[in-house]
Amino acid sequence: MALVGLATWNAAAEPQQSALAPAGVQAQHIQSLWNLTLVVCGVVFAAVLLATLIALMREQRGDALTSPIPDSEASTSRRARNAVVAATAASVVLLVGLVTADVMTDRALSKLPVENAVRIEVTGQQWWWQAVYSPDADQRGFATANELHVPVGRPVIVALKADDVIHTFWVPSLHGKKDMLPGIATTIEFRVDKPGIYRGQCAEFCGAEHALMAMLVVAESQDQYMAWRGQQLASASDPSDALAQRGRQIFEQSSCAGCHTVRGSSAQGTLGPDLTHLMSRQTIAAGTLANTPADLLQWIRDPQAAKPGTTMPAVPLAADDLRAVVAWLGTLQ
Ligand code: HEC
Ligand SMILES: [Cu+2]
Repeated sequence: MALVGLATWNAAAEPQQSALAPAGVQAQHIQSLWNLTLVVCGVVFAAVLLATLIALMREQRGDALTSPIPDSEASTSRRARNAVVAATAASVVLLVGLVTADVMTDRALSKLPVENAVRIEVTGQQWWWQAVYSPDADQRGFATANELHVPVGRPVIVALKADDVIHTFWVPSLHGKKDMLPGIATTIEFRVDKPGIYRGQCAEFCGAEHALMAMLVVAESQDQYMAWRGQQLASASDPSDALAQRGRQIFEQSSCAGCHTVRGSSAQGTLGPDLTHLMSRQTIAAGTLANTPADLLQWIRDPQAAKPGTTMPAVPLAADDLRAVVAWLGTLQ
């Protein structure tokens, strides 16, 4: 039940990013707590305003010359005392109620059954997300970036890490926030119950381009997930056309290969995202640009323009070479 019901837009249309549009059991718990807190605080706020209003209207009895006729002093102080006692008791009861609801929500969140979970290790980097999928039934793992795929209805355990500074993993439609701390291992567990695409955003200021550190979580059927997984496990196939072949050569021989891995090529770098299946992702540079040939070209020509301060430098390439590299990247399905 969405009390604040802004939240029923079409999951297929665009990525959802709202704690008020829960797509999993845990986000649901959090939304219920939010609803309860909103109602309680709203009622208290209204009651306080009302009491203030009544007090103000009372003051206006009498005029400038005649003072208001006082009730007998004893009865006034008795009524005042009763009101204070009643208001204090109500505050205590409501606060204890909210604390109880809070603790119960926390316990419900930690009780997600995690048998047969998908395990992913996500590392926050300035300013992108590295993802390493652990071996599953297929006994193999693989690396990708900025876009997670998960099967609907199956629990997901994400091991959270950070290499540089503190980041925070937050996909509002799926769960609350969890910090990613350099040197400290933590996990977040969630389950997505509704197919769709959910947008996440780093929620801890992590440097100048913190706002350009987004990710997508694509929740799909187990079959679709396994198909995606199978595709990610494969190495890049050899390009068939001459331009793409030249692009691969340029990539392998320039500094690109020092920072990026493309399995199936000689590029083995680990400073930047794994590009083996770059074309399977909807965005590049952590949600900053669309994954189109034009945006790719623009990104590679001048990454600093799109994301000032990013670790990726503008690598000087002749216009022809740049086009060849983009052509090759376009084959990385
Ligand atoms: C010094 C390391 C470094 C070099 C050299 C480098 N990159 Fe990158 N690259 C990165 C980093 C780091 C990112 C992630 C930037 C971000 O999203 O904040 C990145 C992102 C990308 C992306 C977007 C990937 C995604 O999934 O979002 C592409 C495509 C890319 N680089 C291609 C290239 C090409 C082509 C070259 C060579 C011309 C190159 N890079 C050279 C470090 C490097
Ligand atoms: Cu961050």
